[in-house]
Amino acid sequence: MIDKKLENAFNDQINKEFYSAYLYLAMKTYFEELNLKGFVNWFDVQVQEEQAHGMGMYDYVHERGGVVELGAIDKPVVEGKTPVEVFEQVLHHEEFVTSRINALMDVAEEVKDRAALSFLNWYLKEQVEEESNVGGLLQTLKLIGDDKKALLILDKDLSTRVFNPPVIG
Ligand code: OFO
Repeated sequence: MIDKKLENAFNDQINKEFYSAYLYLAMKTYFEELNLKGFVNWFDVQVQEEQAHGMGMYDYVHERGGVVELGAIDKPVVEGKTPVEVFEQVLHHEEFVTSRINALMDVAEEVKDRAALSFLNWYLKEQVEEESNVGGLLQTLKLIGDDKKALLILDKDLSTRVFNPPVIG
């Protein structure tokens, strides 16, 4: 049976994962308006990944005999006005999520739930990968600057990204 404090922390993170999906859906809209279909595809995959992360925790809380309580999802705000600025926001957001996963692991440690810690290791590794991928894309976008031709080449590249349902835990 999962500790109540840890159950609450998981429920909070489930909300953050679905907020992430919602935020990336809003960013997808931004690129739809620019007609950059490769970026649209990249965010589409991102949305599906975040939903899978949320569902991974949802299933885990149930598996551990806990209760999932879903909260309201905040309105997502795309702060960036350019692709570079949007990706800066993505990177900040992923860094924030990493800090929340660390905080969730702190609670698991506090209540000595080693099974939850082992489960959450997957999320920690995923965050390292996400920060690295997004950081790399941001660097490329900065390099591209105002070069529209290069931006279209990157857009074509991003159209090849596919969603592979993750095996979590
Ligand atoms: Fe859920 O992985 Fe990033 O945010």
